Amino acid sequence: MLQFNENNEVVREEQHRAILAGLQTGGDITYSMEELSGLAEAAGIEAAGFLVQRKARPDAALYLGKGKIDEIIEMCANMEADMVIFNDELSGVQIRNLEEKLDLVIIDRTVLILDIFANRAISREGKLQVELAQLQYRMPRLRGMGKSLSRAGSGIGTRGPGEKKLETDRRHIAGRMDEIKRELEEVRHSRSTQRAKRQKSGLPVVALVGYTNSGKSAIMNKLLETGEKTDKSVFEEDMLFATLDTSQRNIRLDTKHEFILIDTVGFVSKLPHSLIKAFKATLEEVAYADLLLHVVDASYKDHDFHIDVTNKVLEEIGAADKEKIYVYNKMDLVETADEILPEDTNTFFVSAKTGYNMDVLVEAVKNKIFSDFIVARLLIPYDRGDISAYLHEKCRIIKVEHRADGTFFEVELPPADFGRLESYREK
Ligand SMILES: Nc1nc2c(ncn2[C@@H]2O[C@H](COP(=O)(O)OP(=O)(O)OP(=O)(O)O)[C@@H](O)[C@H]2O)c(=O)[nH]1
Ligand SMILES: [Mg+2]
Repeated sequence: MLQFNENNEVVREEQHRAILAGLQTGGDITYSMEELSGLAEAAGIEAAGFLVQRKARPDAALYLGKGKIDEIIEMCANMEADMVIFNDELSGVQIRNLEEKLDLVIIDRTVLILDIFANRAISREGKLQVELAQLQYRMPRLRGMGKSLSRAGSGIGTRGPGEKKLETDRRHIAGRMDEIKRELEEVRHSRSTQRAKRQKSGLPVVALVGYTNSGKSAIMNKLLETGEKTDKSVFEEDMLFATLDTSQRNIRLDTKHEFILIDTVGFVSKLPHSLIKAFKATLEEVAYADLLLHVVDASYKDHDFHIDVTNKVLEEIGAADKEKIYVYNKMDLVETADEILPEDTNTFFVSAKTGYNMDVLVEAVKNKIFSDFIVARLLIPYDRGDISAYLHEKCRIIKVEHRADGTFFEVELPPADFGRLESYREK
């Protein structure tokens, strides 16, 4: 298992060197391979070399063609690599065959992502979710797993299991999965309590979503700075999957405008399905939000691809139709905004680093989430000083007049307050 020290650097006894192998079935996969290398780095594995094969579809037995496998063997020998990382999820059969042929540690993109998640998860729920995803991945592949793909389990170096051992393993895993599901039920109960509390507070909820490393946490921290109330900042770092657990903060723009901001786990291309499934409950927070801020790294040239990936995951978690603002971040690294064509009027260009246009973004968020506020004309009798005080403290007042029969307010109210105070409307 990978270990991280307090600076989030990987601490490990042995450093693996890997050949990264990918299959190009359609367009260019250079980026996808670079990203795989980034994922390897995040897991503390050094990329020693790359190998890409053009092929209409993966080979059922070996993923790549036989000739390419021979090339890998040669590359590993030349570059002193002890591991091969495949850019797609492998089947049990492929793993078994590859192990036999290569006699090296074999990992696929899914295992890599699950490994990173396993090492970064902090909350009890996060840890349970990742473990469930790992077991879901392993279950149908038990037969294929010898020394590879079992880094979290029996450890590197053990041979493929026998039939009897397989059956015991299967039963053991199924039992553990049930146990985790039960534990998750309990943990989630407290999450729904938290959500109910949030709904009761009546504060609008805004969620940050987007590709990993786009700057969601940085934007959250910037908004915390601009707000009146200083809440604890969240962890931001130049690495994939810096954030794994959703965290929420109250942002009070001014005394009259307060909302809840949720920071979420970043998405990545080919995010393992088992992981999305396992994280569904955490990601549900997004589906409950009133507004999504879809953060895009504008400095990355193919950001449209990131946007597509993010939107697909949003679809999968049932949040595709949410009201959304596109936030192109890291504009300090982009020479001209002309290169980026705005998708619609809900597009903003900011830099969380320099603060560029953050005020414009805040204004837009404000207009969206407080737009259903109603301007009311109320006459509050003098014996209801409590209501007058509430309006002064919580609401944006347009006009106040002291009249013979009470205090007159022209005031902006959230719909719920408007309903409660209806009987005080000026006749
Ligand atoms: N130059 C520049 N760097 C930025 C900006 N915003 C964020 N960054 C950097 O980009 C890196 C990623 O930022 P995070 O806020 O951790 O990104 P994230 O979207 O939360 O990433 P995950 O939690 O991994 O999904 C950090 O090193 C930030 O300091 C920006 O506007 N300009
Ligand atoms: Mg983050």
